[in-house]
Amino acid sequence: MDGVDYGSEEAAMQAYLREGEKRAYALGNRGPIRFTATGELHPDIVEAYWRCGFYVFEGALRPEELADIEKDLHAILDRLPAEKGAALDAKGRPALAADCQGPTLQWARPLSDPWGGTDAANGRHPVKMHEPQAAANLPREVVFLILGSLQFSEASLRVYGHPGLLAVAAAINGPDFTPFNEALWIKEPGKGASVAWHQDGTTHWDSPAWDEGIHGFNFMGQLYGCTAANGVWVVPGSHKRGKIDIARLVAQAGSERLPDAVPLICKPGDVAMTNRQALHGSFANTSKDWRVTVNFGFHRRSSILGVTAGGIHNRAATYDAARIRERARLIGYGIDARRQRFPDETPFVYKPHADHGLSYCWDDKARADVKDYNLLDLSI
Ligand SMILES: O=C(O)CCC(=O)C(=O)O
Repeated sequence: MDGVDYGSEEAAMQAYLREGEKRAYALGNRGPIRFTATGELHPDIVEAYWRCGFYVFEGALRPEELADIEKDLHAILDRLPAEKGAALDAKGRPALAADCQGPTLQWARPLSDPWGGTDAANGRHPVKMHEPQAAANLPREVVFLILGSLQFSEASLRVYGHPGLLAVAAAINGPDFTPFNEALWIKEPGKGASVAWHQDGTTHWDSPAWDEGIHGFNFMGQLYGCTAANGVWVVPGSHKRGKIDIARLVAQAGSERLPDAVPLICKPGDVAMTNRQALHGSFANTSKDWRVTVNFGFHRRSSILGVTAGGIHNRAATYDAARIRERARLIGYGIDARRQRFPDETPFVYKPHADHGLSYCWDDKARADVKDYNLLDLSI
């Protein structure tokens, strides 16, 4: 991608990336998943996550599963519609997701910011990011985000059933934690769109029960790793501050280079856990490196049960116990799919399934069952 950079912002941007990386390493919020002798998530991890609003679990994914994810990624890229709205892929076959009812492929012009300064997602991205000039001769729009991704990638489904990560979810959100949604972020070098600064939650900001964890968190598993140039940036501690006036912060900073933000720096196989209330975003990928994130979020059950929400990832609805149970079957499928692929691991026991005698088998019936599963995402 020679010649693609931030244009007039390039020098300032490169200095910002370097400084941000230094700040990121100084936070003390990274390392392998660790538990105490009695099986609790290690208190140092819990402390660092709640202090910073994110944690990087180093080496969480196995080399074999990275190879599996890459294989799925190539199959997905091969089956994308020839262009936005096309029913066929470039080879004339039915395109990926062309027959889905739920939201799936999200397109953007290369290096653009599709959401900043728009009403998208309830207007939660108030400020547009700088849009670098993309190379000539690129497609008009490229896919940068795939929702409902577990139906397109069994390797991602197996990450979803990861025993260590699910144990972390239980420690942070309680053993009756619920799903949120899942996605594949694809930030191609020289093309990947930016995601303007935002906080994710929409439902509980004014709740009397509001606290730093009420909108849950996302796991962000890295296939190729991520750098200051292509990764997500987070303002440490911002998950504790309630709803932030983002436009004011950017105006004070004089650019979208927020001075306190730090990048998620990951090697292949690292998985970041990011509080959804943390102020975060990512820049257009002018770097030479791909960034592919296997994204999946979890909530506290108390944040979901009886709550009326939605409207961003699917239709608004009131989330009752039946809906949560139906959506959480993906956890059961993920655990079983992983057990089949990695029989040497001890599978995670998801308490709501164990308590109700529910068991799930990943087989052809289940493969058909997960079509459009994300119509039931629990999106608060
Ligand atoms: O991966 C990215 O660039 C953005 C991720 C994000 O904003 C999110 O998952 O909420």
